[in-house]
Parts: sequence; structure tokens; C-alpha cells
Amino acid sequence: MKKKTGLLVMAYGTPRSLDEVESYYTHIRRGNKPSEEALEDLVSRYKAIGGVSPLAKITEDQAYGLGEVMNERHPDREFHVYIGLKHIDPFIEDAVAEMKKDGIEEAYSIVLAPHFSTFSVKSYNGRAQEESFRINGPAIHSVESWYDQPKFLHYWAERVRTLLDGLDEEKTCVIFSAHSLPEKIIAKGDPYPEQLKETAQWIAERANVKHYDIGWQSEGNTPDPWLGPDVQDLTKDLHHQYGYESFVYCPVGFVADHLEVLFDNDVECKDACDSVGAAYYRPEMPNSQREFLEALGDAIDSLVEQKV
Ligand code: FEC
Repeated sequence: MKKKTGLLVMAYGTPRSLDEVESYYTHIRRGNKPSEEALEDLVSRYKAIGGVSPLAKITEDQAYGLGEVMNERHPDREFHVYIGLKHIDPFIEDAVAEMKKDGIEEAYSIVLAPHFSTFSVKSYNGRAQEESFRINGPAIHSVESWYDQPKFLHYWAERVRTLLDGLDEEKTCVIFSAHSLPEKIIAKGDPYPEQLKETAQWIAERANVKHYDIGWQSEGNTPDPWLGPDVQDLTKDLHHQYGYESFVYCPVGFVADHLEVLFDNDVECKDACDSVGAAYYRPEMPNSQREFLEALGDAIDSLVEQKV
């Protein structure tokens, strides 16, 4: 008999309509309602990318696609997919409760973000474990980070190389980025910045990139300092310092087309490029492409295999 196994896929979540933006934003702000001005600013960014973010659908495609990969690889198991979101329903806790209701005793979990940080992956995994403990739910084996998965690196390297083949590489800079976080995480020994550095180096090596740099994007609106340099400032500085005429943006801290990419890269970084007369390029995001799902499958299998 096949072993019934939970596959908990956790992701950030996005409002399904403009009506849900306020409650979503309030949840991100840990229960504090945003000001009218901040809310309007966020709504205007969603409007600029077409009204809603494609993230909800992409997260589903990624989760169910990963379920297929796992079921193909493990004929002895029957993986059941559960989606648990950080800032909107179904929340992570809802997914854990659902697994318990379905009689799942063992589950594997993965966060759809490659780099480990106390602010991101640790909080997702912590919420899943705490809820399971609270309701005496399934044992959950959690992937901590998967930024070093060879198929993930290969995915980006191939796309970067394809773009570079059509450009003058001497005059082009590749900018790798992830979501900025408050600088105080560094003092606490968070591996997040180091993991982004390694990702950039490994992709650059595989794609034989001549010029690259690392930046941070999508910084929050709070008084404390955030990790920098910001990708837009970096673009202008690199142009002025080295005269680059083209920039290739690789937001490798994200895995889908969503607001932080479709607006912060495709609108704001493009504006920064326009302002210095440089050309803007961005490879397609992994979304639910097979090679990417295989990379996630490999990350989970490293836990499944340890247990055999
Ligand atoms: O709807 C969409 O398409 C976009 C979804 C979205 C993703 C995402 C990923 C990350 N965030 C991370 C950290 C922070 C911190 C703050 C913060 C704020 C926002 C706001 C929106 C938002 N984030 Fe997000 N993030 C997405 C959306 N994020 C909207 C609120 C408005 C704004 O600041 O733009 C600041 C919170 C605070 O105020 O204290 C910190 C990290 C990731 C990548 C890892 C992950 O996916 O979990 C880290 C997608």
C-alpha cells in the first residue's frame, strides 16, 4: 500500500482582488492598518501590473506541479498537496489543520523562496511546526533552504547565457537581487546575504558572466536601515562608473512573476535604466517550469532519502 504523505508548499500569498489589499497589507504589518496614503500607493502598484498579481495562480501551479514530480518519483508514496500562505488564506496553520483532518501523519514542507532568513523561511517553517505541535498534527520534515540546488542554478544560468549571447558582454552587467531585509538581521548572524552572494557567484560561473553585481530590492517602508545597495541606485552607479549600456536583472530571491518583479524590476529598474539611457533585460521567472519543479523535488528528496 502506498504511504499517504503530506506535501506542504508554503508561499507569501497575494490579494485575489483589489478589495483584499487592505486586509492583506494589515496582515503583513502584523495587524497594523496601513495609512490611507500607503494603501493607495500599494493599490496603484497592483493596478500598474494589471489589477491583481498572477502570484495566486502561479503558486497553485507550482505546488500541484511539484506534487506530480514527487508522485512520479516515489511509486511507494502518495503525496497530497497542501498550500499554506504567509499573509492570506489558506494560511499555513489552515493547511496543517487540513492535513490532520485528512489523516496525514507524515509530511514534507518547502517554502517557495530559495534563501534562508529568520524573517522568511524560518518564520514559515516555525508556524507550520508550532501549529502541528499545537493540534498534535503530522510530523513535518522541513527544507531549510534550497538556493544551492544544481537544477535551480542551471535554470538561471541557461537563461542568463541566452540573453548575453545577443548582447555586447563588455558593456553589459548582470544584477542579481533578492528582497531587502532590515540590516539588523546581519548582526544576528543571518545567512541570507551570504546565500545570495553564493547564488550569484555560482550562476555567474555557470553562465560565464563577465560583469555582475549584487543588489537588494523591494525595501520596506520602515525607519530602520535595510540591506543595500538598492538595485535602482546600483544601476545608476554602475552605469556612471563603468559605462554599461545594458543591464540584465536576475531577481533570484523570487521564483514567480509577482508584484515585486513585475513592478519593482519591470517598472522601477526599467525606469532607472531609461534614466541613464541603458537597455533593460530580465530572464523569465521559474514559475512552474519543469526544470525548476525538479529542483524543488531534489530539495525535498534530500530529506526523504535521509529517512530511508
Ligand atoms: O502580491 C504580489 O504579487 C507580491 C507578493 C510579495 C512577495 C513578497 C516576498 C517577500 N517579502 C519579503 C519581506 C517583506 C518585508 C516587508 C514586506 C512588505 C511587503 C508588502 C507587500 C509585499 N511585501 Fe514582501 N512580498 C510581497 C508583497 N515584505 C505588498 C507591503 C508593501 C510594501 O512594502 O511594498 C515589510 C513588512 C513591514 O512593513 O514590516 C520585511 C521577503 C520576501 C521573499 C521571500 C518570501 O517570498 O517569503 C523576504 C512574493
